Amino acid sequence: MVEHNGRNEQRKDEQLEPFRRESGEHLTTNQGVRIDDTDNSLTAGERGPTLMEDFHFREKMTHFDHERIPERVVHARGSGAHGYFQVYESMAEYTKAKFLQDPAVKTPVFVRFSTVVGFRGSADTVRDVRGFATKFYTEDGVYDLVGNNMPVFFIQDGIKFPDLVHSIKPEPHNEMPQASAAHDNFWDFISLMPESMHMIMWVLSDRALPRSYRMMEGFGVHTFRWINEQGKARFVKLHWKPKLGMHSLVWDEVQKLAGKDPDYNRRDLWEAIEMGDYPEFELGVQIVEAEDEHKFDFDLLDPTKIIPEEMVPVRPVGKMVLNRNPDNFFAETEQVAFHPGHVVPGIDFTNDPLLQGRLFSYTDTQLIRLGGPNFTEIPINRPVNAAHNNQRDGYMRQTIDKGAVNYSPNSRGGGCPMANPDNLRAYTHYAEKVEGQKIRKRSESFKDHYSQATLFWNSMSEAEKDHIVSAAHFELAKVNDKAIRQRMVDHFNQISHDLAQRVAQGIGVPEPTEPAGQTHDRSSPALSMENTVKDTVKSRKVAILAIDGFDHTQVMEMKQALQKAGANAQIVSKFSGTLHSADGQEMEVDKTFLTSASVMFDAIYVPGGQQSIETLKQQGDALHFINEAFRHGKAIAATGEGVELLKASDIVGAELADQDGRISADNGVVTTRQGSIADVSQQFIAAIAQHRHWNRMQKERVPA
Ligand code: HDD
Repeated sequence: MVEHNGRNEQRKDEQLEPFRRESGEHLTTNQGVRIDDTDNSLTAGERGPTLMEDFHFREKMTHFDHERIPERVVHARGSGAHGYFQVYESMAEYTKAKFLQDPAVKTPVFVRFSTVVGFRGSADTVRDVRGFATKFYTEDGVYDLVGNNMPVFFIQDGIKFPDLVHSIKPEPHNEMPQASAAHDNFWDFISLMPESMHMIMWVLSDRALPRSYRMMEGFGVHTFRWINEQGKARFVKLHWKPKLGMHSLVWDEVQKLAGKDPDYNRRDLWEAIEMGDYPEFELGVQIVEAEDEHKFDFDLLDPTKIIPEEMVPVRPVGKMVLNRNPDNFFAETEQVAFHPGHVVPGIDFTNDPLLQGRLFSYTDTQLIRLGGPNFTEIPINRPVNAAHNNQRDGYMRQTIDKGAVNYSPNSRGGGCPMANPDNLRAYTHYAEKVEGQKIRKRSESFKDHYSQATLFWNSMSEAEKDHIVSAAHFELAKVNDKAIRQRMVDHFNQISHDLAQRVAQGIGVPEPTEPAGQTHDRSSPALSMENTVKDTVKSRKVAILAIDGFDHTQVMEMKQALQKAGANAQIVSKFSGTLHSADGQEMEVDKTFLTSASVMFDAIYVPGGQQSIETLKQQGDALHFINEAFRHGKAIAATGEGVELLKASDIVGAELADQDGRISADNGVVTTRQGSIADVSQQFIAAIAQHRHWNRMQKERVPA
C-alpha cells in the first residue's frame, strides 16, 4: 500500500488512486474468469430449471443480495465532496495541531453534509438540522470535526440521545411521518425537555431550510480545547462561515421542491463543483482563556449555549475549498466514518456530557454499519500518514501485516511499533485535574433554558420572526394532542410573550395573558441571517422565460450580464428543442415547464417579444412561475413586452414600469419598457444578491 508523508492537498487523492477501477473490456466473474453470456441462466434444456452449478448466476445474485448496508441511524441522507483546508497564519500560539501551523500546507479534506431525520432516500429540502462533518487527513492523523449547521443541540447529556432520536423519527407503529418533526411524539418529548428550547428556536427558523449546503454555517457545537506546544490549554468553539453567505428557502418552496427535485441540495453541491463554483468556507475560532472558564452567565460545557460573537469574536483561521466530487457514492460518501473522538495532537475534549456521550457512540455505530473493526481500512477512512499497531484480523482485513510479532512489549520485533512519551508528535491527553463523587445529576450551571432562546428571538428581523411563528403554526398544528400544544405555548411564553401569543393564535390554544417570567432585551446581530453576505450572485440560477418570437437581443444582453456576474442563466420554455426569436435567431431551451419550476431558481427574467409574450400569457405555467417567484420573495425582471406578462399574472402591489424609458425597481421587481438592458441587468443582479425581498406588500394575496 502506498504511504504518503507528503504535504500537499493531492495526497488523499493519490492514496485513493490504486483503489479506483475503470470498466474493463471483458466481463469476468470476481475470480477473473471471462463470461460469455450474462443475460441467460444456465438451464437444463431451453424451458428447464436453472442449474446450481451456474457460478456466474450465483455470484451475480449473491453479490446483489448483499449490496445494502444499514443506513446511518441519524444523518442517513448525505452528500460528500473532496477538497482542501489551508490555514491563513500559524496558530502555534494556541495549538500544536500540525495542520494549523503552515499556511503553505494544503490539508486534504472530505466533507459530508446531511439531513438528520430522514431515511437515506428522503428529500433534501425538509425542516431539519443539517450535518456538516469534515475529515481532515492531516500529517498527524485523521481529525474529524463532526458538526451541524446550528451551534447548539437539543439535549445536554448524551444519554438522552436515543430518546431524542426515537421521538423525532417516524412514529414506531406506522412509520410516519417521513423526515419531519411535525408529529405528536417529537413535540411531546420537546415539551417535556425545557433544555431543548434554544435549539427549537433554531429549528423553527430559516436556518433549518438552507438554500444550499454551500450557503450555510457550520459549528463544532461543543467547547473543545486547543493545546499549544508548551502544554497551555484554552477553550475553543469552532465555526464554518460560507463565503457565499447564509441563505434559506421558504417553507412553501421547501415542500414543493421535496416533490419536484428531492435531490435539490445534493444536486446543487454536485453541479456547483462540476461547474467550477467551488464551495468555500472559512474556519473561525472563538478562544477563551482557561482562567475565564467561569466568567460567563452560562456554562461553557453546556451544548445548548452559544458564546455570543459580540462577547468573544470569531477569529478567522483558514479556508476550506471543496473542489472535487467523489467518484463513487457508496465507496466514499456512504462508507466514510466520522467520529468526534478522532482528534490529533493539539486538540482535546472537554467534559461536555453530550460530547462525552458521543465519544462512545460513533465507533459503536460504525461497527454495525460497516460490519466490523476494519472500517478504518476502507480507502476513504484511511489516514494519509501510516497507521501502525498490533491490532489484527477481524472481518475483511486488508492489510497484510508481515512478521511474527503482534504484541507489545516485544524484543523479537525490535520493540516496534513503539509508544514514545517523548515524541512531540504523539498524542497526550490534556492533564485536566478531575475529582468528584459518582453522581447522576445535571449541574446547576446547566439550568437556564430560556435566556439564549430569548436572545435568538430578539435577534431576528421581522421577516425571520414571521417565519418562526408560521413554522410553529405548521409543526404544532400537526400535533393532535392539544395538551402538547399548550405546553409548547407555555414554554414560548418563557422565551417571549409576543412569540407565545402569536403561536397560540394559529394552533387553537388560549393565548397567554401575562408573560411567564423574566425575559431580557439583549440581542446578537450575528444570529440573524439578514446580516449575512449580500454582495454576490455567484452560482445563482436565473430562469429566462421565453418562447418563439422572443427578443433575442434582450436575452443575449441579460444572459451575458448575468454570466459575467457569475450567475447561471437558463432558458425555460414550453417544449425542449430550439426556439426562434422575432428576428429569426435560434436558441436552445435548457428546461421546460414540465422539467422545472420557479422553486428551482433564484430569480426570473421575462424578456420582450410581442409574439412570445402573447403566447406565454396563455400559459398558466408561465404565469405560475411569476406568481410563485413573487410570493417567495425572489428577484424578478421584465423588459419590453415582458412587463405585460407580469401584469397578466396575479402579482399585486409591485410598481411596474410605464411606457417611457424609466426603470422601475420595487422590492426586487425590476422592469422597464424601453430602458437599457445593461442598466436593468445591474439592478436585477443587485436584487438577486439580496436573496429575498420580504417586504412585498400583499404577497400573501398571490395564489401560489
Ligand atoms: Fe451525531 C452521526 C453531528 C450528537 C451519535 N452526528 C452524526 C453526523 C453528524 C453528527 C454531522 C453524520 C456524520 C456523517 O456524515 O457520517 N451529532 C452531531 C452533532 C451533535 C451530535 C453536531 C451534537 C453536538 N450524535 C450526537 C450524540 C450522539 C450521536 C449526543 C450519541 C450519543 N451521530 C451519532 C451516531 C451517528 C451520528 C449515531 C450516526 C451515524 C454515524 O454516527 O456515523 O453515532
